[in-house]
Amino acid sequence: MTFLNPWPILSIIFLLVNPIRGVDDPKIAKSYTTSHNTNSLLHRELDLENGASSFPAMVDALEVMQSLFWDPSISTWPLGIDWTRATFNTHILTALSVMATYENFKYRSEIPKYFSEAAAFYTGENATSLVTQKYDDQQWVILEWLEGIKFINLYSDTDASFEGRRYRSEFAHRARVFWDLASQGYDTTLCGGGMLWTNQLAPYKNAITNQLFVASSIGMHLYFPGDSNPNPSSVPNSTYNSSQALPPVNAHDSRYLKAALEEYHWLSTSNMTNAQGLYVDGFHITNWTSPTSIGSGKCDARDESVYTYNQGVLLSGLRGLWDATGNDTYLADGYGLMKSVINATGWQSRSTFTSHGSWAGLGSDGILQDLCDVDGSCSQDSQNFKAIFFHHLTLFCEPLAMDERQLQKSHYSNDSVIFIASSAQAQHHQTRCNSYEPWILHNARHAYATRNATGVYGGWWDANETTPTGWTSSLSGAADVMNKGIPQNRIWRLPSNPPIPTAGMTAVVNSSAPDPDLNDRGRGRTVETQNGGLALMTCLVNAQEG
Ligand SMILES: *[C@@H]1O[C@H](CO)[C@@H](O)[C@H](O)[C@H]1NC(C)=O
Ligand SMILES: *[C@@H]1O[C@H](CO)[C@@H](O)[C@H](O)[C@H]1NC(C)=O
Ligand SMILES: *[C@@H]1O[C@H](CO)[C@@H](O)[C@H](O)[C@H]1NC(C)=O
Ligand SMILES: *[C@@H]1O[C@H](CO)[C@@H](O)[C@H](O)[C@H]1NC(C)=O
Ligand SMILES: *[C@@H]1O[C@H](CO)[C@@H](O)[C@H](O)[C@H]1NC(C)=O
Ligand SMILES: *[C@@H]1O[C@H](CO)[C@@H](O)[C@H](O)[C@H]1NC(C)=O
Ligand SMILES: *[C@@H]1O[C@H](CO)[C@@H](O)[C@H](O)[C@H]1NC(C)=O
Ligand SMILES: *[C@@H]1O[C@H](CO)[C@@H](O)[C@H](O)[C@H]1NC(C)=O
Ligand SMILES: *[C@@H]1O[C@H](CO)[C@@H](O)[C@H](O)[C@H]1NC(C)=O
Ligand SMILES: *[C@@H]1O[C@H](CO)[C@@H](O)[C@H](O)[C@H]1NC(C)=O
Ligand SMILES: CC(=O)N[C@H]1CO[C@H](CO)[C@@H](O)[C@@H]1O
Repeated sequence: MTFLNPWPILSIIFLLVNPIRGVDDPKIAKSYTTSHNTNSLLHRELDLENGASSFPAMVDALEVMQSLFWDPSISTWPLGIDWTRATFNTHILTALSVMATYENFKYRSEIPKYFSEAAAFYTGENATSLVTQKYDDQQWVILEWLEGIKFINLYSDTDASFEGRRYRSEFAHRARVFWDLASQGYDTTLCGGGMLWTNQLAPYKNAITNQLFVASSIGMHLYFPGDSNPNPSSVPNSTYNSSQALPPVNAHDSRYLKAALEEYHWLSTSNMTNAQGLYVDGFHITNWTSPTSIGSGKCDARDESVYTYNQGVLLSGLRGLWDATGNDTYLADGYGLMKSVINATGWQSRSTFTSHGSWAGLGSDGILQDLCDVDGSCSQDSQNFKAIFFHHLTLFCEPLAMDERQLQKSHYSNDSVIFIASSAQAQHHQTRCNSYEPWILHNARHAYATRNATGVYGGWWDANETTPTGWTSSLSGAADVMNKGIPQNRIWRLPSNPPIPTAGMTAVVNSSAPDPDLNDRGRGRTVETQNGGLALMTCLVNAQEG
């Protein structure tokens, strides 16, 4: 088996105990299209032991995602929200790259159909809304369209008549516009550097926004093909210098590499990891009250909340830093983070859990989980977190490029600037990544078992177990923006007290009627939990193939 290619305590809790069921009910998915094959795996038991069974499971997850949640008439997933939709498209494009890499005639014909949906989302994406959102939201858009470009580079090589090539410049333009917007969040007046989460709230320098800035900046350096489209209005009605023609930017512009290196230097020295080696959520600034009264000016008030996605995005960023520099420190940092993550699920080996049935920091029984998975209290945001973790692990563990020929048959464009690995370096990376495979398989088996009779994945992959000992509800204790909504207290608010958007932030707890299917609690199975299944199966296939 090889990897080839591969806060302070809150006083106010915004908890909707009795959500109004209606059009926004995440459980009311409807089947929009019959253009997809009927799901052939529903009643098949797969042990996912090797590519012959995990490959169909990945394609099935994709098919359920698109047949149940994608609406071709408006080219979007109506039940998603802007940032989760950007990740759905990203993960679909990665799955398509995996399908294109591992020739499998049974599925090859499906690739153009799914790609046309991914490309249609260029129009379906609400860019007008995203340009006004937080610096993390904007960066998922960058990763999304870079993933589109990577797919096009790869697939063009195998299919000379591929029409998708013509989208490259549009994808590039949007990635460029969103990088320009997001990079305005980099701030050196507080904490000596790092990205702000948003300029709409009191300063918060958090893991996700900063990890995304490593990943999106290095991604721009490696994959962005340049952009000479001067038109800012291709982001509809944006405030992006809408009166000015945009200057052209070349591929591999030095600003991107510089930003990625500077960001990672800041992040890795910011003291953002806890005793278990996991990234916590981020930093407030003690006594900050306004832009002219910045208190300590330091990242000294740490939010200890731990989430799965905060351990994931950095992995692809580190991989990109290696590709750009050949500096082994970056990969070593990634292996270190993976070691911490796997340990924090309670996993030691296939058959030995350090502590069966007990919470280990980021899961139990060797299964990756967010706290909210356990009691079904996840918000729409946090239902999407594990998908992100596994997606970025997939990218981290793609094999290092060893020669020019391999480069040409890859995601890279033919003027690529990537570092060529020695065979010892490539082997070392492969060995490390191979060691994750049993853990990925273990997670995949449990996740696969959570599918309902329509093939939709649940969000709590350890749902067969009772509540792990030592687990504490995310609904009590530490501040948890994602799960409880942004607190309306001083630490978050600017003096101007702008309205605080809440999309995706409302946890839903249905305390009535115990349901025998624990994955139907709360928001239940959704397009986000399906995205988790897709990203995990893609990670497994990539780990097993080759
Ligand atoms: C499976 O979950 C999806 C999404 O919640 C739902 O639409 C579908 O009806 C469920 N299927 C069954 C058989 O309950
Ligand atoms: C895009 O987002 C804006 C702002 O949130 C919203 O008013 C508009 O209806 C959205 N457009 C579509 C097509 O959903
Ligand atoms: C927008 O225009 C202003 C004024 O010319 C300029 O200072 C700024 O850098 C531009 N912003 C971007 C993102 O290009
Ligand atoms: C890092 O953060 C922890 C938790 O806030 C704190 O206890 C520790 O003193 C910090 N270390 C440094 C070097 O600032
Ligand atoms: C590994 O996880 C356990 C919890 O299962 C924790 O107590 C321990 O500190 C972790 N080890 C390391 C090296 O982080
Ligand atoms: C915050 O303000 C309080 C009250 O003025 C002061 O006692 C404390 O030292 C300040 N803390 C920091 C870290 O600046
Ligand atoms: C490799 O990267 C690390 C971390 O950024 C840095 O400390 C080190 O100096 C770099 N090594 C080389 C040879 O550039
Ligand atoms: C590769 O290079 C050739 C010649 O420079 C160019 O025409 C072609 O578009 C390039 N292909 C890609 C995928 O960048
Ligand atoms: C869940 O429990 C049932 C009954 O004990 C067992 O048959 C099944 O294999 C378990 N599923 C998983 C995914 O552990
Ligand atoms: C709570 O869950 C039960 C059983 O799944 C369901 O019948 C009921 O409609 C749910 N109530 C709300 C308010 O969601
Ligand atoms: C920046 C910009 O072009 N904003 C426009 C967005 O659309 C509204 C309504 O059409 C206009 O009023 C804004 O001027």
